[in-house]
Amino acid sequence: MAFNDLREFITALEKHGEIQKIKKDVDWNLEAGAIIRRCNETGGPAQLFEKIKDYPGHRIFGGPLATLRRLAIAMEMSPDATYAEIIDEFFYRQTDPIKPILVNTGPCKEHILVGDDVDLNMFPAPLVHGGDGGRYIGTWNVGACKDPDSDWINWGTYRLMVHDRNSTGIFIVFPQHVGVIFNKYEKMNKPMPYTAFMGVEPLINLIAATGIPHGVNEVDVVGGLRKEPVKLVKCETNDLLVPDTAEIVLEGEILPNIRKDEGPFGEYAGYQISGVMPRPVFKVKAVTYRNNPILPTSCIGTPVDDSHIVVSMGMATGFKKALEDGAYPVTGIYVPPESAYHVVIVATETPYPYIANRIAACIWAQKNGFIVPRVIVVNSDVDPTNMAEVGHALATKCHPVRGTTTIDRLPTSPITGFLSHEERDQGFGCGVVYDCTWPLDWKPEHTPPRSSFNDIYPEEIKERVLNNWKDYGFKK
Ligand SMILES: Cc1cc2nc3c(=O)[nH]c(=O)nc-3n(C[C@H](O)[C@H](O)[C@H](O)COP(=O)(O)O)c2cc1C
Ligand SMILES: [Mn+2]
Repeated sequence: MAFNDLREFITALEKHGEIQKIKKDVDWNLEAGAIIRRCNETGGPAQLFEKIKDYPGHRIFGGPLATLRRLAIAMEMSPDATYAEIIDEFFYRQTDPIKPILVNTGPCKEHILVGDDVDLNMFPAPLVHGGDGGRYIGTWNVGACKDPDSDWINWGTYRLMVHDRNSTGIFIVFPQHVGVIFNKYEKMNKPMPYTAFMGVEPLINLIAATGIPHGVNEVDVVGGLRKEPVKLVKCETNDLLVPDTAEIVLEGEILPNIRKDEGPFGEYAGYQISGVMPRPVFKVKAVTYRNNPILPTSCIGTPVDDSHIVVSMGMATGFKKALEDGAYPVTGIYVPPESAYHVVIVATETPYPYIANRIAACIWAQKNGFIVPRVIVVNSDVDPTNMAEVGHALATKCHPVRGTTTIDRLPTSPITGFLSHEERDQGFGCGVVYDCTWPLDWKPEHTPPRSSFNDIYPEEIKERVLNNWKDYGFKK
C-alpha cells in the first residue's frame, strides 16, 4: 500500500524509530536549520518540529530522505536494504508508469486564501543556514508547469526564497525543464502559470529530483513507483493539478523578463556557492493548505543529506537506462552521494578502445547529466560501489595523460564546486573522463592480473584455504 500523504510516511518513520518529534519551542530563525543540519551530519533521525516560535498551529518536517534507511522506508522496502537493492527496485519500478486520477477535492483545500489575503509570512519558512539571503519556503517542494506546445506537465524541485507577502525568488537554470519551458513563455512575454506544492508522499519528491526525460510527465512515473495512481485536484486560480493531500500549495505565475536578487543559499556542493544573483520571480496568487500544516525542509549542505540521496539515486537509474538503451556493456553504475553528485562511476566490459569517452558522452547527454562533471570508468572486475576498489583503479590504472580527457566549455551546473567565477557567471563549465580500464592495445601478457586473493590463486587453493579457515585457528 502506497503512502497517501506525508503524514502516513511520518507514521512509518515513527514505527522504525527514524523520526524525532520535538515538542520544545524551536525558532524558524536558524535554530531549526541548525538542528536539521546536525542530524544530517550525525546520521540522526528526521525531525518533526511541533512548536515553531511565532507560528502556533504550524509544523516543520526536517531531513525527509537524508538517509538510505528513510529512502528504503519511502519505497516500502526493508529499512536495511542496500544501495544496490534500492537502485534495482527504483530502476525496475520506473519501467511501468501509471497515469494519475483527478478527484474533486482533498485535504489541501481545507484552507483557501486568494488575492490580497495571500501572505507568505503566515508560514514558518525557515532561515535555513547562516548567511542565506532570505527565508526559504521551498526547499523540499515540487513545482508544476505546462509546456505551451504540448500536453507535457513538468514536476521538478526548484528552491523558493520569500521576497515579500506574495512573491518568491526561484532558482531556475536553463537545462532544467522548468528553464526550458519558462524560456518559451518568456519569449512570448507571457507569465508562466506555476504551482509549487510541498508536504507530499516521499516518492513524489524522489521523482521530482530525478532527471526524467523531456516530455515525460513525472506524475506518471510516480504512479508506477508507488504502484497506484497519484490523486490530483485542480488549482483554484490556474489549470495546473496538485496532489490532493499536499500540506501547502502556492499557486501563481512566474513573471516574464523580470529578475530580482535571490540567494545566497547553502547548496548541494557543500558550499554557499552560487551567491546572490538576479533570478526569476514567482508571484503567488492563491495559497491553500491543510489543518495544522507541515512545511518540509531540507537543510542542504555538505554531504550527505536529502538532496544527495535523491539526486544521486535518480542519476544512477537514469544513466543506467540510457547506457542499457545504447547497448553499452555496462556492468554497474554508482553516483556516490558523498561526492555531492560531482562524480559518476561506471564499470564496463571493453569491447573496443576508448569506450570510456562514449560512456561519458552518453551520460552528459542525459537530462541530469549536466550536473555531474566527473566520469570515472573502470573495468567490470571493479565494484563501482566499493570506494576502496575504485580508488585503487583510479590511482593505479588511469594514465595521467592518456587516461584523462578534459572537455572545456561543457555546460555544467553553476553550483559545481570548482568552477571559476567567470565560468559560473557565464553559465558554462567543464568536465573530465578518467579512463581506469586497461589499454586494449596491450598484448595479453602485458595486462597484469590483480594481486588479490580472488584473482591470483588457483581455484583449488582458494577452496582449500576457505574450507580450512577455522581449522587454522582464525575466528572470522
Ligand atoms: C532539495 C533539492 C533542491 C533543489 N533545488 C534546485 C534548484 O533550486 N534549482 C534547480 O535547477 N534544481 C534544483 N534541484 C535539482 C532538480 O530538482 C533536479 O535536477 C530535477 O531533475 C529537476 O527537474 P526536471 O528534470 O524536471 O527539470 C534540487 C533538488 C533537490 C532534491
Ligand atoms: Mn522533468
